[in-house]
Amino acid sequence: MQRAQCLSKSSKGHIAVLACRSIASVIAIALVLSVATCSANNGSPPGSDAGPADDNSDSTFDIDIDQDPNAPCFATDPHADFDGDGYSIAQGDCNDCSRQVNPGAYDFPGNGVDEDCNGIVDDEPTGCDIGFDIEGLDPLDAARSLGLCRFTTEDAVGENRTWGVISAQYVFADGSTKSVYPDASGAACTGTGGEDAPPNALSHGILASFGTVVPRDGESMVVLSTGVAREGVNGDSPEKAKMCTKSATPSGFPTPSSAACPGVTIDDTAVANDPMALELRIRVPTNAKAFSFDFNFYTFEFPGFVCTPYNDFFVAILESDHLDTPANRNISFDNMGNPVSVNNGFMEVCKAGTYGGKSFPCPLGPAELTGTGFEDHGATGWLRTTASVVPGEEIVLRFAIWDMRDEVVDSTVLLDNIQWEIEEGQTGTDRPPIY
Ligand SMILES: [Ca+2]
Ligand SMILES: [Ca+2]
Ligand SMILES: [Ca+2]
Ligand SMILES: [Ca+2]
Repeated sequence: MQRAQCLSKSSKGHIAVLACRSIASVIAIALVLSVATCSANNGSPPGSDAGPADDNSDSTFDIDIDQDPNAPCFATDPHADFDGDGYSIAQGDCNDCSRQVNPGAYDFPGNGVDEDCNGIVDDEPTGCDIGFDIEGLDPLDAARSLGLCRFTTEDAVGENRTWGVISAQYVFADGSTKSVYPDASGAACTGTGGEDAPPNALSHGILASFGTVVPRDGESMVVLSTGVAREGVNGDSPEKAKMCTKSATPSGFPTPSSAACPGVTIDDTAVANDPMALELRIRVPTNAKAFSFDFNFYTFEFPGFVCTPYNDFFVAILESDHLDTPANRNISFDNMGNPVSVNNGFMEVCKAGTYGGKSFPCPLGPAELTGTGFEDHGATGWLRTTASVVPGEEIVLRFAIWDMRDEVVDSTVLLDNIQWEIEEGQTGTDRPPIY
């Protein structure tokens, strides 16, 4: 095999000295480099489609980011980030020819590739979702319960700059942490609310089951509620618990009208009653283009308060640079664009009937309501939201639920099974495979 030295301009404008191999793909790479002066090969590339190309004619090498990470890598300059993935060899990039491989990557199981460059193939940390205290107050345990098992810091550099959870916090629906209560009717509070109080400890929990419903992954799931976030009936919850907390609603909510309820004026007051949210700051893996999570929304408002100004919301607010991120940043909505409330198109765990002028076929039946406290009411059943993200970016994801107009007639959401996806997905929500 012939070898020679190439003087090349890398995708980030650095001069890199590369040891060339005279195979077709490498010849093609050398030819598209604007300042390449390689004399290593013995002729023209065998095909014009061999290897990546400068497809936007900006004289910058556009590397094939889906390049097989098992292909031989010729980049050897320890300080040049040849593949442009943000890591040089000196910073721990064990394959400087593939953006799929670097210390910031997710080590996807089963493909035999050490994507995260720690020297061991297919060893992404898993199984951290075990044995949490239902009443536990550590929001990092909520992240673990959702299946996020890697943690990092905002300013990490080099091989320490992994993907992972940067921070987790229990907050109110607008991201704040001091309740603006009181202004309600003065009835007895459930739990630890009150003026200036932090999020009510009974409004969140980490549960191993909710009636007969079990986690989608691992041993536990996160529960957020506008009442008491526990299974079954707990005092006034879920019929009429007052947790004595308030915040603003997330920007853009409540939505001014609902396509699901023509002619009904939805309350436009931007006050979230008994709000509860979990906010996660996460560095996305450098080899992930989307993520998904599963949720299951229960509401006491079904069937008595369908299409009324009282209808509670669950939203998943995403801060991402991806262009598919909705304008109001809520990524959980039905195929009509309705956010999740008693009026969304997914209310399918219930007894069939006509309520609030709407027909509910309830194809999943009421069985999953048993033991939850929402017997004779309704739920969506497990749903899966998928959203596209930018590889390696820092996102903020806030799962939020709140009562509208008053504090009673509660709603609860189960959350679990955050997963990274290699391919971009269409942002939206659908029924996951039953398993
Ligand atoms: Ca690199
Ligand atoms: Ca790399
Ligand atoms: Ca590994
Ligand atoms: Ca409530």
